[in-house]
Amino acid sequence: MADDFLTRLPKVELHLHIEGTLEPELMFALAERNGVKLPYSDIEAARAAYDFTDLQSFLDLYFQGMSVLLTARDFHDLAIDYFRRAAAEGVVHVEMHIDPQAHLARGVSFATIMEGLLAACREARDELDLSTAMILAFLRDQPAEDALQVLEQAGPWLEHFSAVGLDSAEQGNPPSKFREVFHRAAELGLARVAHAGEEGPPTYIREALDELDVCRIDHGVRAIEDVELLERLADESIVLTVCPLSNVRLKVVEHLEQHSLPRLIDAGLNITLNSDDPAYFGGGMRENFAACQRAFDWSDETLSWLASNAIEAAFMDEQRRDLLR
Ligand code: ES4
Ligand code: ZN
Repeated sequence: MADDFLTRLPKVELHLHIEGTLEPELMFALAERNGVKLPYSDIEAARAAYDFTDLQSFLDLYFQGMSVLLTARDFHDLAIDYFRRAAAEGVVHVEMHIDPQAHLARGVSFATIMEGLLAACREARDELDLSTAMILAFLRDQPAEDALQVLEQAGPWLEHFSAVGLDSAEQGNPPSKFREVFHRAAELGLARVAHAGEEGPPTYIREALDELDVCRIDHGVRAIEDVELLERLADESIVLTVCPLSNVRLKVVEHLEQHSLPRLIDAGLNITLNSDDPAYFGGGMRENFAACQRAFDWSDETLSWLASNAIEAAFMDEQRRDLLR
C-alpha cells in the first residue's frame, strides 16, 4: 500500500457490516472447509455477479454469501481478514454492524458468532492497534417481535455492544416499526443508530430521530430532498455515515460526481465517509476517500475534516479518542 496522504490519514469506520467484508476468496475457502455449495463456478464469477440494480439485488447476494459462515472460527477468520486489510490502509477504529438474525435463522448460535468475532477484536487491538465497537443490527424486513427476541438473546454479550442499529430492506419498513425495541435498547444503556434515507424517503430520517432517538443516521443522503430536515440535522449536529461507493453500486446515484455529498457538507451537516460492504462495493475506506477526492476535487483539509468527524462521533473511550485526535 502506498505511503500517501490518504493512507496515513487515521480513518475511523462508523458504517460497516462485518458480513459485507467477506471477499470471494475467503467465501470460497470457507465453502470448501464447510462443504457448502456456492452458486458461483469460481471467484471471478462471484465478483462478476456483483452487478446490482438496487439495495434488494445486493441483499440477496449478501445473505447468500454469508451461508458459508458456520463456526466460531469462520466468524473469527472473516473479521481478522478484514481488520488486517483495514489496518493496512490506515483504518484505526472500526464499528461493525452485525446481523445476528441472518445467522440464527441458519442454525448458527449467538455464542458461535460472538466467540469468533470477539477473538478477532482482541487480536485487532493487540496486534494491529485497531480498536473496534459492535452494533447489534435488526433486520427491518423481519417482524419487530423478532428484533425484541434478538435483543433478549444478546443479554450475555450486551457489554460488548455499543449500540443497536437497523438495516436490510428499507422501503416499506419505517423506523416507527421498531419503536418498542429501540426504547428497550435505550433502557439497557445502548446508543441507537439506524439506516434511513438510503432508498427510503426523508420522512424515515425524521422518524428515526423522533421515534428511535438515534444519534447517527446511516446513509441519510435523501435528506437533500428536504430543506427543513437539512436545517434540523445541521442544528442538532446529527452524524450522517455516508457510503459513497455503496451509493454508486446500489444505484442510489448514477455517478459519484452527482452525489449530494458536497451539498450536504455545504448545508452544515456532520458528515463522515464509510465503506458499508467493502467486499461487494469495490473498495474499503481508503478507496472511498480516494474516489471522493477524485470526484469532488476535495482538498486534504476537507478529507482530514471528514476523518476527524468520525473520530468525534465514534463509540470509543475518551482516552482512545484523545490518542487519535
Ligand atoms: C446494507 Cl447498504 C445496506 N443497506 C441496508 N442494509 C444493509 N445491510 C448490509 N448492507
Ligand atoms: Zn449499511
